[in-house]
Amino acid sequence: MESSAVVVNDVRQELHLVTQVPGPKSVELQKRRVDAVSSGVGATLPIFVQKAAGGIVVDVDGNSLIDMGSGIAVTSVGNSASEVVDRVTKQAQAFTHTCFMVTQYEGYVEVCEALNRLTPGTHAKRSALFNTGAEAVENAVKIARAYTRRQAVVVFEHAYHGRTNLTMGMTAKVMPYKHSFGPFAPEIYRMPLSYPAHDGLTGSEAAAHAISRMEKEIGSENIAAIVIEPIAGEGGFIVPAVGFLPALVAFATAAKAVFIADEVQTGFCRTGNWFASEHEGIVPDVIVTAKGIAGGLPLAGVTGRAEIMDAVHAGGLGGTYGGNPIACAAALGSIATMERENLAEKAIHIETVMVPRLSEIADESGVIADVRGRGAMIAVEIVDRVSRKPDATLTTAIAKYCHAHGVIVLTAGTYGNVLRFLPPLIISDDLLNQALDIIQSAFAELAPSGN
Ligand code: PLZ
Repeated sequence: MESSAVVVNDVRQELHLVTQVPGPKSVELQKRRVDAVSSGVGATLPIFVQKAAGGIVVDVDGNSLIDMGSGIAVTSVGNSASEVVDRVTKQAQAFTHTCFMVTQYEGYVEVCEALNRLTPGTHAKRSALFNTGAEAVENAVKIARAYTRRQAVVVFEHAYHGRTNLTMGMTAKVMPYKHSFGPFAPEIYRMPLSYPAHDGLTGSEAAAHAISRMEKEIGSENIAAIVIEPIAGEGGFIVPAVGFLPALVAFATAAKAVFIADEVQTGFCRTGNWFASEHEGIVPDVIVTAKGIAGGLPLAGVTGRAEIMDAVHAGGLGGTYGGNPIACAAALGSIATMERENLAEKAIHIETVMVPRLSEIADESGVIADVRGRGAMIAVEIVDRVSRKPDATLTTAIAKYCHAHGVIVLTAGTYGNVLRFLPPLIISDDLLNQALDIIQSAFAELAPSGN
């Protein structure tokens, strides 16, 4: 079937299903997967990918699905974005690895310079590179402890920081992340998060509550770091009430504790600014980045005040692969694309397309308690129409309907009742609207009003 749809990297930017989802080839591969891959590794959709570009993922059966997940907020510049591919190809041909701790290369330095330039604050900064978000969060905590010579780490309700031992302990939700995997690291203290749709508190009220608990239960002089996602991601795209984050920063500064923003999911233009910290003008002492930084290659960064980052003894930070040259090349391609195409602004545009339509679906269906998020990080919280309690069953059913109709959506939330959208920032309005049409029919079919 011919159409006028835009083509990116040979991939027509159009939803097009030629088989059921999953199709026969994916079903065959799924059988091999079950026999070969640990069942502990989950998958949102039982399909296998052949190609992906722009806002479309093509599976092995030839189905073209709309990507509203970006591989969990990673391919913000689009899958196989041209500048990422070009730089990665050149770098792979030049050299694939030396280990930056053995013989150094410019790409690593260039990525650190970019991080120091782009992250909030004009103070002197230093960065260090790692492979994953979790590894970077762990290193941020190591650095904060070395700098302060204190131990306590403050985290928040609904937080997600990773799956390593320390970051599991920092993560709030037990299932699936922590169940049966303890014991967890000590000296982690969980404080209440501002959650406007649930607690009804202003930002300063919620902060006062958290601060009073920190003072009573930990003691300001014992706190090494306060670690927080400016918007809780896996926890359900919870945007804290205005004033909450600035009050925590002020408290951290007074307590001489390190304020660490985990911007692994929110960073790199996702929320309509380079970093979500900027929406309230906060300047974190340390900022952790990953995901969107490198267009799909594994790379993560810790960036912070020079005096904090340089407080660690020489050789105290590192790892075999951290800041691998190919991942650095990908990051430089991804950052250049974001700057050239002004993708932060594009994220705001995505919000202006999505939020009115999701609000319309909320009015029609009566089962959406909250439409929230910033930029291209938008979610709806789904509740039972009558009891207004979280409805995880309906949320899963809606996600499955979207998958079967060719739209890749993700769920989230401590109560499993959040449907979240993280489209690539380069997605076309056409694709976005097609995806919203299908989301709308999912609600119309599975939560018909008037019942
Ligand atoms: N901090 C804020 O969102 C990763 C996890 C998916 P890694 N989020 C997706 C899953 O189920 O494993 C994340 C995050 C925030 C840290 C991390 C961890 O990043 O690169 O997955 O280690």
